[in-house]
Amino acid sequence: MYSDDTSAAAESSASKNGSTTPVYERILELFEQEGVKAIFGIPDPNFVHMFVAAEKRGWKVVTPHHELAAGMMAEAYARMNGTPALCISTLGPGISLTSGSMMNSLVENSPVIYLGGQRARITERRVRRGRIQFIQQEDLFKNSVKWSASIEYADQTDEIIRHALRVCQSGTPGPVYIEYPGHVILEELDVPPALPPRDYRLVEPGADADMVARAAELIKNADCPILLVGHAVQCTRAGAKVKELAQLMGCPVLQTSGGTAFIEGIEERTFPYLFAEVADEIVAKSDVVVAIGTEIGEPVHYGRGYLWAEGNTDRKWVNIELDPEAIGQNRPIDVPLVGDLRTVVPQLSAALKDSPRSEHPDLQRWIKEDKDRLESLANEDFSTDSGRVHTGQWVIETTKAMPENAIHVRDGGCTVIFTWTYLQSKPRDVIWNQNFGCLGTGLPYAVGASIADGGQRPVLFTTSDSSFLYHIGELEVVQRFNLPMVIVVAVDNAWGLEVGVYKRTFGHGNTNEPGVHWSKNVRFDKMAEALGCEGMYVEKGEDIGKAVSEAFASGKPTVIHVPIDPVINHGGNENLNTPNYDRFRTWYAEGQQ
Ligand SMILES: Cc1ncc(C[n+]2csc(CCOP(=O)(O)OP(=O)(O)O)c2C)c(N)n1
Ligand SMILES: [Mg+2]
Repeated sequence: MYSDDTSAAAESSASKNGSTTPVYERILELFEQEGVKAIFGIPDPNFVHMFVAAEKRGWKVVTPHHELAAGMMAEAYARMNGTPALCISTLGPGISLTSGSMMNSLVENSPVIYLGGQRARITERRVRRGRIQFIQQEDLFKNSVKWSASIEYADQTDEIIRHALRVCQSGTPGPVYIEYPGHVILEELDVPPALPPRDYRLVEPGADADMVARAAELIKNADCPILLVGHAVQCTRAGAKVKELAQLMGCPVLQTSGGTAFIEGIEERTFPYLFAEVADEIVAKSDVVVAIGTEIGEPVHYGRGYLWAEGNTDRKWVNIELDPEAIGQNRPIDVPLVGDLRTVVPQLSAALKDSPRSEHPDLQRWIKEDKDRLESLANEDFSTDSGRVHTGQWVIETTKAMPENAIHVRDGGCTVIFTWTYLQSKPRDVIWNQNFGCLGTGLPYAVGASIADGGQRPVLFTTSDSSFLYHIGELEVVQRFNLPMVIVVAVDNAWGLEVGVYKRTFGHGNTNEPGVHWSKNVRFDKMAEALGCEGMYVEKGEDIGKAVSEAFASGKPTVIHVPIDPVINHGGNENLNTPNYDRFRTWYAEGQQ
């Protein structure tokens, strides 16, 4: 059955044992059908009823200290839960602060539904000046979301929430804005039990069978087929399915920089595009690429520039993609497999099952070479003129101590660039903000991810200092929920990446780099203590690993302050460079691709 019938007459005939449901509770019922059981935001009169109901229904009710953080938390919840997420905001100032996160969700393809409180419509329609906490919201936000609507009449609740759930998960996933004006929230509805998703939207559609057969033929006849795996594989929690396909293809797996989570069981054969030398060779050798859950965007040079240029005309591409409009936008596609990767990947595996490929003859060598690369990095000389910690060593020591099942959250400028090269662990969940490149997401992401996980797995959050300061108040939330989180802060007392930009633009020593250096007196360990967490101060690189392990063992949310060498970190002096910085800059090949 496919139905969006919300007419009062149709639904009242099937109402739940004669009792009615208030609008705020109905919204929760509709979300529960999609597996959502958390709400993020700061309540006000528009939302207190909803919060009470959510708590009674066993939801996680998460109130941060900034509405922007609420949206980011919801985004990470969506990624870790493999579902949409719900973020609410109070009318006027609240929703206006949240709006940055709408844009974030749009660029990061995250299915977050933003519910914005609003004054009763009578207030809006009057001819008045000086109204309190009031702006015309929907018009402001509609360009930042896939769809916007307003629950003007209470009996629209089902149709609007269901359409929001439909739109945010269809094609390229993304945010929806729904206005929730004061005059509807307490209205009572006479409605039947909420429909399951299959009754109101297309759930995990499969690809055309002929196309699947064509893709399987291409793979069978290839010399070196590879998988290019993006962020959507993690967000749909489809790792096990992709693992099966990789094994049937006997192939290496390349990660996009947005999809740096490792799939359990195939970690060794997985290499980051651009940041491991073996990945260069794999790209050059590949003759069939199966792209899964990736936009094939600028950071992978649209699958045709830079590393791909060699052999580009002969290389064949299979693209598993939910959004038909995405096919062929960034490069020609030989076999489009339009459908949900959760269904299409098993379809392709089924087509290959009877004739699995043997392992590529170079696979073990690639695995060994990458292992050797990581080991030799760990043995580099990390001494610095200042005696402060080298950023490379900060990454190595921290990620070596990461528990195997940890969720890894990243934020920062230079330290993230160092992480691409020096990472020593194979985390199965990585949450960071790739395409929007938005600093400050890290701590809210870490909270949202840990909430989705039920606080079970350890969370390692590695961050640069300026990025951490954006939402440092959210440490109180970490403490409130007692999340098993260890935060390792690389402190150069600067917006280091921009220090490097000054130096590369004007030459080392030719400017004061105005605006990008800040106080040397900031102590993150003490701030953590003041916000109810544990704090540690670690000055020596070789002590970081022990501190991280101890912090995880303590089970207490802990912030570790590590002073790092600012010159190494920004890498902009003439005799230096941040590792693979030139490769990172190839992403911004304006007009060239
Ligand atoms: C919200 C936002 N503001 C500004 C930028 C531009 N930007 C990128 S990196 C960077 C400096 C980051 O400083 P910090 O977090 O301390 O990292 P570091 O480079 O020092 O390791 C800035 C300002 C951005 N990407 N996002
Ligand atoms: Mg910094």
